[in-house]
Amino acid sequence: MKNRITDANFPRTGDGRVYHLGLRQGEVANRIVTVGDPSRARRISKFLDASPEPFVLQSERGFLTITGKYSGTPISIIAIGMGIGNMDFFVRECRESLDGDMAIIRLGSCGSLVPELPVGSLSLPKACVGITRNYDYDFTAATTESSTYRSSNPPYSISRLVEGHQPLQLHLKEVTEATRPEGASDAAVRADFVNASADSFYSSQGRQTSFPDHNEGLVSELLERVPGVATLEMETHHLFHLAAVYPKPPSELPLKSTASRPVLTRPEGEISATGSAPKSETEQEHSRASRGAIYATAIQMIFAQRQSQDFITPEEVVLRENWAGKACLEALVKFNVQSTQPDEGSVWA
Ligand code: R1P
Ligand code: URA
Repeated sequence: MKNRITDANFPRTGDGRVYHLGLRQGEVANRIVTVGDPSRARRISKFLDASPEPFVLQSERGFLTITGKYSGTPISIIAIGMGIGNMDFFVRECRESLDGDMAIIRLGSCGSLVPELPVGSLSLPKACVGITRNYDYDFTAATTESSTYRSSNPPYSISRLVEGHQPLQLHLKEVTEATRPEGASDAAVRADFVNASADSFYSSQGRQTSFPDHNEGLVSELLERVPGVATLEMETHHLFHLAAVYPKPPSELPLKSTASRPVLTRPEGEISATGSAPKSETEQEHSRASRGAIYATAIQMIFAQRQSQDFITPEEVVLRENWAGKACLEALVKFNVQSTQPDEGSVWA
């Protein structure tokens, strides 16, 4: 950390950069494709317009932001690494770095639990559950009875469902189908399954290692308890959850409407997001108010088939990342997002 931080509640540098992503207002667009792997972000960024030259920022904490234009519309591609914690940093710090609506598509890899999704297929989950390890369970116990999963103190907890934004999901599916490349003519593209996001690649995804994880029956328990569950990965549930609980602006716009609606702006004289003065009561009120809606969906590439034990080849990865990456960009720029961000002073101006 090189720059002085001025606010312990929501830390920013004096010049308005958020603490972990390193961004400030005007460096992140309202439309965002988020991925785990930085090389996936760089690959997709090749589809951005050549002019203006995309802005690239690798934060000290490893988040990579690439912001440019796609077909003339500002868009950001952000690689966040892995896990719920990183998804949390990404959503909150981007939300506080821009005004207006946010449309976020997560393009990630996942494991498949069902034969309908072989390696190389794409799944756009309609909803997610979260699977978390219960630290109050005695993991040193000798055995796991199958009934333990339903006891009052199970080793893993499976959350209730949270839905993604269906209009954005269906729109993305349409664009994905329409941009299918040669070489993927038989790849399944499904939008009817549920995803489970786990807090580990291993234990809470039911993988067996030398740790006493008491997870032998976890996958069958998941399949039994969550109708339609088909994929396992690590971040999408938290994205859907944060988008679903985020307060909606007074009159939220539906997809592709051209009607205008009031967007919350900063009260006259209030310090900007990049300022560093202590917060007034009005400002605290404002920071709790909605800055716009958050629309979130996901597209997942099946890398691992947990029944057949197949794993995707590097060549298949490149083809899917290019295909799904371009579809995400196309879908986002055609999606109606209310941006209140001025072009002036932004990296896409
Ligand atoms: C695990 O290998 C990682 O792959 C999946 C999981 O969610 C986890 O982050 O997503 P990404 O390919 O986007 O990283
Ligand atoms: N990512 C995951 O989290 N799980 C898998 O099985 C594959 C990719």
